[in-house]
Amino acid sequence: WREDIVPGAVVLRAFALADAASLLDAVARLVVAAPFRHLQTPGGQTMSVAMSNCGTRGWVSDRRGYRYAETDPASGLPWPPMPAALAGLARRAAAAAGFEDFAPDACLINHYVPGSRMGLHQDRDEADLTQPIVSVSLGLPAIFLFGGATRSDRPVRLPLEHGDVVVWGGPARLFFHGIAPLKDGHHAATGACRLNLTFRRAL
Ligand code: MD5
Ligand code: FE
Repeated sequence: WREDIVPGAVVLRAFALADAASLLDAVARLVVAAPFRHLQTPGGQTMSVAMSNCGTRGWVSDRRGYRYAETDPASGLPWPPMPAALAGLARRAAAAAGFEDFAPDACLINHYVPGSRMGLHQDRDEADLTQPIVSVSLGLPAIFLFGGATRSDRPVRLPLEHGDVVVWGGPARLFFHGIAPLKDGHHAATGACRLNLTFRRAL
């Protein structure tokens, strides 16, 4: 079933549940080639979320800023290609939310352990902001903090669970958002972690 949180933001509950095992299997193989790492923010802080990417581009952050890069800065090699199972799920979810021709070129893979959090931010490093972002939650549940168009808008708390997919488009595309510190727990599919796949059209 689907809920519209605000115009442009569509939650597809359990949309990825049937694919979860194959998605997790694909991620396990991807992170052999491009291991999770804790990036530095431009301000010099180390992020509590560990990240990797697949696709022709990957999102990176360092002292120089945020950007999409064609190669993994840790290895100097291109990011692993986006597996067809991941791209297909993202495309189907986008279509279910009304975005018919979503063709992601980047998938950022976020790894959260208990205590990991993501502060309020906007995703605005993509060239075409009319393209949505598709987010797939796997493993431990999280509280998604959904703000508004300005940083001072008080965030709404939205629980996201294993298999939930959110499509962020339209007016919601540039809203401030974050993830509250992950609570301790155990999930049968992932153990003590949450994985989030965010599919983007970077270029
Ligand atoms: C997460 N990741 O659960 C989230 C899911 C990130 C990030 O925020 O940048 O890696 S993506 C949520 C998202 C994307 C684009 C727009 C909006 C939310 N939004 O307008 O709220 O790890
Ligand atoms: Fe984000």
